[in-house]
Amino acid sequence: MNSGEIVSRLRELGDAFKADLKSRESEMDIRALQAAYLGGKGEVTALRKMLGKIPAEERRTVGQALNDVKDRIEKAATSAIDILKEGASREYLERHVDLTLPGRVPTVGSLHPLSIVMYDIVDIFVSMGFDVVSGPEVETDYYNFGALNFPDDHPARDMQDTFFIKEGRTLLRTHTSPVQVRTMQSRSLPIKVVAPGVVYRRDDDPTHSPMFLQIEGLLVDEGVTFAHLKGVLSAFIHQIFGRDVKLRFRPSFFPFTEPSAEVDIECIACRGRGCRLCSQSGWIEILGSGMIDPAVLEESSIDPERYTGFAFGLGVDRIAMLRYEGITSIKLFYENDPRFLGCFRR
Ligand code: FA5
Repeated sequence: MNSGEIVSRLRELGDAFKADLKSRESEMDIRALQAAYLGGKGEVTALRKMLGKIPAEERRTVGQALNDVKDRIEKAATSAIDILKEGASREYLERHVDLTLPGRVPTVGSLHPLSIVMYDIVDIFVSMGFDVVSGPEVETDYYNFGALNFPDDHPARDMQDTFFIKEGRTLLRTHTSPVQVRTMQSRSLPIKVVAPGVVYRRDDDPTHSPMFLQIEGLLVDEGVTFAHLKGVLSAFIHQIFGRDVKLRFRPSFFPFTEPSAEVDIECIACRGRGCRLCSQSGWIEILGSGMIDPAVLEESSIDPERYTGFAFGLGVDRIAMLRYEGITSIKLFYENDPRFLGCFRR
């Protein structure tokens, strides 16, 4: 064969491959056909072997024709395989997927309502210059009771009220107040902190849970008075419940504060008229507070003649129940029913 005949045979082979492709229905068939044309025993290879026998000046043209036919065959094979695959997946989708069905909306997570309220409360105190600290949930009797001036026979130390881990020594903290002592013993003065966290008590009814959240506040400096305590807590309550809410400081008792006061707000549900939520009193208690007892300051090596301070502890669950009116049981916060939790997405 001369070079002209080889070039025209190569063109014919390119056309023949395209024609043969039409009858191939699988990727394997197409690859086999490609091998029959381009493989070691294929005609294109046989023609390539003749390259050495033709005059040197004609080799370039024949070489070009060989490359062209190889290129054409490979491209045609690849595109035929792509078309087959696309058809297969479309056929699969048509057979197995109903494209007219509405799409599935992915479930979007959200913060737990108690976390939302806790972060909001902490943010208010941070904006007043308080730092955020934390302490352990498994506490010693010393930090939970002893250093806070609880007498040995205080009812809170009883098995009926507290979850003990090792009798009389290690326990699940019953309030966040131990963080007061830990902070006073580890930080230098002045101190201005809030300590959010989980606490545990042997309580169980619609407004009391065995596990709940508290936020402790502590401010110690020279010249701190009850007026500062009133100012900070009033500002906080007005920010969280609105400017119009009425509040009152009611004398109370805690072993670690003197004087002590509980803070009530006018019942959000009945606006002070009296209802089941406020036990007909028109008021709801939301926190305990007071001026730090000098004995507690001394226990942390702080001179009570020079320094004074105030502390408060508020129940996050109670505030959340008031804020989201209509929550009649504290248990709803801990059952984690997605239908309930989904109501607080924002
Ligand atoms: C205390 O726990 C004191 N440590 C607060 C304190 C801190 C006083 C600093 C003075 C200085 P009390 O036991 O009253 O106080 O609890 C505080 C708040 O926790 C209550 O007002 C209430 O909102 C909430 N609380 C108490 N028990 C439960 C419970 N079982 N479930 C949900 N919330 C509760």
